[in-house]
Amino acid sequence: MSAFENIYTQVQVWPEKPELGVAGVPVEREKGALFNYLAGVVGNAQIGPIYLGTLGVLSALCGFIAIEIIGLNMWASVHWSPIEFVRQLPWLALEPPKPECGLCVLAPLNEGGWWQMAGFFLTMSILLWWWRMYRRAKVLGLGTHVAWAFASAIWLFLVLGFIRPLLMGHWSEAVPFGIFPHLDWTAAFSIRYGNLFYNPFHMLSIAFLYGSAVLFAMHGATILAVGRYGGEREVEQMIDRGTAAERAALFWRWTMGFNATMESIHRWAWWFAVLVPFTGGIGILLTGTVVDNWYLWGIQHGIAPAYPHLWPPVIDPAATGAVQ
Ligand code: 07D
Ligand code: 07D
Repeated sequence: MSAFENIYTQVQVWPEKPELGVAGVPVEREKGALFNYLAGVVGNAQIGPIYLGTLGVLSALCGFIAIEIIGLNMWASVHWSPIEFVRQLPWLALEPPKPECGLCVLAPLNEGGWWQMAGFFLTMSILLWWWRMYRRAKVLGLGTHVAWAFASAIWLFLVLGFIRPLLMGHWSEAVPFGIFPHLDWTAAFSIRYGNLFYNPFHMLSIAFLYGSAVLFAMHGATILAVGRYGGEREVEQMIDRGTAAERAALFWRWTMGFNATMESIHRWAWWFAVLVPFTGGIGILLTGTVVDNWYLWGIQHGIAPAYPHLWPPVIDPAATGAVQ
């Protein structure tokens, strides 16, 4: 059996001295690296050195404040009982302001004000972390692909918690903090707007999500499979095609009819992953602003049946004034 025929990482890169960086990069690191066997089983055995810098420290601080506000509010909601806090944690919530507040600057603390503050600090933390990723990439002379992929996730996050509530005129439209409460929000959102399955951007987002999983699995499996021919040195094989690249390509031509290149597979992966939250964000932004009921929209556009023989014509609940 080859060393590569293992689900977990069989080969541990464990040099005498830790890798501390590359020549010409102005960050000189001497200390702060260690090796760990278990880390090597799932990833690289070397842990650290980590560089936080100004942006990293600010981001961590904002993240800490956000989690502190969320956690203490949840704890207060079980009357400061440590046992109940742990027991009920998945169900505890910090909810956004009520609809009456509209887009108020700061709601009373216990009626959404804490949510607003936590949201502010979480958003700052995420944006600062984005900036840090961008700057670290630049300092290392890399492309900024990771930062732009992260930006796509941040787009969906901002649509869900900031941009769409702004357009709707209510912070109450935003997502609550909490493990199950945010799932309840997701389910309620779908029901309120007539079933998100009929939202074509939700469809696209799902297709890219599933596609990402399939591509990732196919790529990971292919590279492991040709590891015995040096296939894990993907980038070298990109410009100096070796037997690993040729065998991998032939395998996919045989089994699928066409193949990616060592370079293009990574572009496929980047695009598929980036398009999941990108298209998703568009779908959420359209919901309640442009389209009020995706099922009725689906009937109008011939993708959903109206069930005329079973039910009377569907009336948009929002049109009856019965729901907000
Ligand atoms: C594996 C990378 C590591 C990330 C991890 C998540 C936190 C939350 C809780 C402070 C793949 C860290 C978790 C920091 C701490 C508190 C109270 C990424 C990996 C391990 N969700 N969601 C989860 C978030 C939304 C939905 C899990 C965040 C939308 C459904 C986790 C956001 C909608 C399901 C989580 C966010 C939605 C989940 C696992 C932000 C529509 C699940 C996530 C910032 C998109 C699953 C109990 C994971 C679950 C789940 C976090 C937004 C739907 C708690 C941070 C509003 C249907 N979500 N989510 O592994 O088990 O991601 O829920 O927007 O079934 Mg969610
Ligand atoms: C949440 C981007 C923000 C995250 C950031 C990360 C931290 C943590 C942690 C250091 C995930 C910040 C990180 C703070 C730091 C550590 C440890 C990305 C996020 C910035 N749906 N649905 C999607 C499916 C249904 C609904 C997308 C499937 C029902 C709503 C995805 C099904 C109803 C929303 C998807 C299904 C419903 C979505 C999310 C099946 C519920 C969204 C993509 C098979 C009853 C979101 C357009 C993503 C969206 C979304 C999949 C069903 C509701 C493709 C497979 C019909 C309200 N759904 N869904 O990347 O974009 O999320 O919709 O049934 O808002 Mg859905």
